[in-house]
Amino acid sequence: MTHDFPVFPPGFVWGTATSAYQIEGAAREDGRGPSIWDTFCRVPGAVAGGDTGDDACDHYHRFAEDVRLMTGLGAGAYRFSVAWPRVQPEGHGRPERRGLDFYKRLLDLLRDRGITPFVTLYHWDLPQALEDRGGWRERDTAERFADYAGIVHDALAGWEPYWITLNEPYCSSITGYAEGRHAPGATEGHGALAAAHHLLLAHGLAVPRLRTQGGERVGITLNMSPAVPASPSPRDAEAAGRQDLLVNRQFTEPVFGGAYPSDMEETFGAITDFSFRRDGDLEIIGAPLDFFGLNYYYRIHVADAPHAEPDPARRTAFDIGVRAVTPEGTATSGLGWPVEPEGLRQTLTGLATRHPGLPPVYVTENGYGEHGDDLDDQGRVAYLRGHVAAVAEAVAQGVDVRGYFCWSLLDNFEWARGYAARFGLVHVDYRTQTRTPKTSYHWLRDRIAST
Ligand code: GBH
Repeated sequence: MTHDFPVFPPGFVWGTATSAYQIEGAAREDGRGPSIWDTFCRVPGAVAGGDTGDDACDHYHRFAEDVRLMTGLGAGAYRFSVAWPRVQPEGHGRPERRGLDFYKRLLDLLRDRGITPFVTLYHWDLPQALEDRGGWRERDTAERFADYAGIVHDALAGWEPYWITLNEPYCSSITGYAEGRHAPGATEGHGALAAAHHLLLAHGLAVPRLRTQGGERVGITLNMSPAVPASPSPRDAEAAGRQDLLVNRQFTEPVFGGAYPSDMEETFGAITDFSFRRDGDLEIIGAPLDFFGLNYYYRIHVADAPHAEPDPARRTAFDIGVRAVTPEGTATSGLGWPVEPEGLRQTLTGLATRHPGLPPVYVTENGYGEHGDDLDDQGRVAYLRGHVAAVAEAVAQGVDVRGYFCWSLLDNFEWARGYAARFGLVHVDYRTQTRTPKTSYHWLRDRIAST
């Protein structure tokens, strides 16, 4: 084994990841309804540059070229998401055949190329019609999601994809309903925690709908960021505990531990009575899974800090009295995110230790963002090299990691940062839609070829 190319178990899967709203474009084609992101992009100041996903990478029309890029990479798998508003423009009722047909064409091509599909059912694009009825604050949205999952399963199961119910319910609930930085742009306490619960419930209700034939492989993708106390002081340790609860444990414990963490009451008791929880919900949420999808970008160093809102009863669920304090000298990405591959190893081994029944893990996202059009993206190469090595270490330490997906195949619509922030292995010129592989693409191709 060389330092550059650590050894992975036989069958280890390499791939790239994308999501529907970030790459597809064709926002008004083939009966697609509006999603909360179509709406949010039109709120002045919500998205950098006033960008929208209307055209994005035009993947809806250029998917064949994009699959060729995957083939050139030697990737064995591809993770993409299905846009709920393409399948059910109003979030309920009879499916829109043309929307499903697009994914069938894509899946056909992937099958021809021997690329295993990992299909995410929800990557943040809630049909606006459901948000108009309360969105994820409402329990009914979880039921609607389960119906949608059943429709997609019945239409696409023949291609035998791996199913990922949700991408990062943390972002859908806390970033969307508490921090207000993502659609629908709300800044709430109780509503955001209700959203988190209903997302988890949606996941749990969808699992049996995705398992009607017995051979299906079903999982969930969570984003995790280890919280490191900024100092040895007990106050910072407690702050790190709250951060860990908010981002990580609120989601991992009910899914893999069958219960909500006991410090939920202490941290959030002033803003909610948890009345959205019902008897039996935890059994649904804790449905056994075939794999776990981990999205890892960075770990966060936190210190205790004053709350933004002094009145505890009026706080948002994001206002937990912490502040990020990255230690001086820590390497950072082009977006200022700490680059610490050790955090990925730590996340993987920590999870496996806390949850001995943890199913096999796939790193379903990991990647490096920066501004500008540099094709010789050495920062991304260094990031990927370090993180791939961290996965190898976790494997050597006994964690059952089965695959690694780089975020992302292409530069794309980076949510509130618009098109200015780029995560692609392949550069996209948005005026011409020209795709140009970057140095990192060639690096990963060689990495994959050597396994
Ligand atoms: C993923 O989320 C998403 O699944 C994917 O769609 C996205 O394109 C990719 O990351 C890259 O961002 O703005 O500095 O305050 C990753 C989880 C959690 C990472 C929130 C960014 C905010 C950092 N994200 N976090 S900052």
